[in-house]
Amino acid sequence: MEDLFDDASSQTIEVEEDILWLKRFCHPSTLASVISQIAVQAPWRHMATKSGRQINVAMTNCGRLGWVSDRQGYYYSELDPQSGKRWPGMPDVFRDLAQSAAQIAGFEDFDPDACLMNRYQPGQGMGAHQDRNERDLSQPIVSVSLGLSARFFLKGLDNRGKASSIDLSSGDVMVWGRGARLVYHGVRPLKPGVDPVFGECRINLTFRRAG
Ligand code: MD3
Ligand code: FE
Repeated sequence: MEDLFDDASSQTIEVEEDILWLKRFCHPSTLASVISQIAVQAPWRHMATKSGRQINVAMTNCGRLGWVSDRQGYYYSELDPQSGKRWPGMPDVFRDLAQSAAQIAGFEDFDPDACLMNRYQPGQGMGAHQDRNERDLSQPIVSVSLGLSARFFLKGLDNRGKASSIDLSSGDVMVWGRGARLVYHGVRPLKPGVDPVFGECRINLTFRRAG
């Protein structure tokens, strides 16, 4: 496990109240092969939306519950609708990473049962939204950025007013809890580039207590 954490260069920043930014918290290369293995069992896919469009960000999941979007809407499901099987289990390195980040933010009992994995290619981003489909909103969300850097934006509890921005690099981890749990947020379209480990993409893992 000594390879997972980057103790030497890590830096902790409280961006705003209840938003913790752990810069260079983990070693991206430790996670790359684990992610590839998950994608063999539950391949990256572009999910449909209620309106019949496809989400441009490719997604998959691991853990007991997976985030799914289709013509009905979006929800958590124990089964991958593409295979009819359970999602791949949450790897120990994933759980250890999420729990140790949550612990730094004061969440001693964070036990994620869902990990949504998002893959962005150049030009792809995510519009402003809230994450409120999880049962217990007193539990935080932990996000892990890997690969190409992205500009993440953050609004308040309503979707009005000016956004603030954070540039997230590979290995950065963020913890969103308490008052920040329901803030509107999104990702600006990815700029082209090549990451030495992940290639021409950015991968984001979000750990949630969904059920
Ligand atoms: C703040 N993902 O999957 S991670 C998402 O980079 C999502 O893929 C983005 O937004 C990404 O829902 C952003 C940071 C993040 C994730 C969840 C949050 C920030 C959050 C939930 C509440 C508040
Ligand atoms: Fe989100």
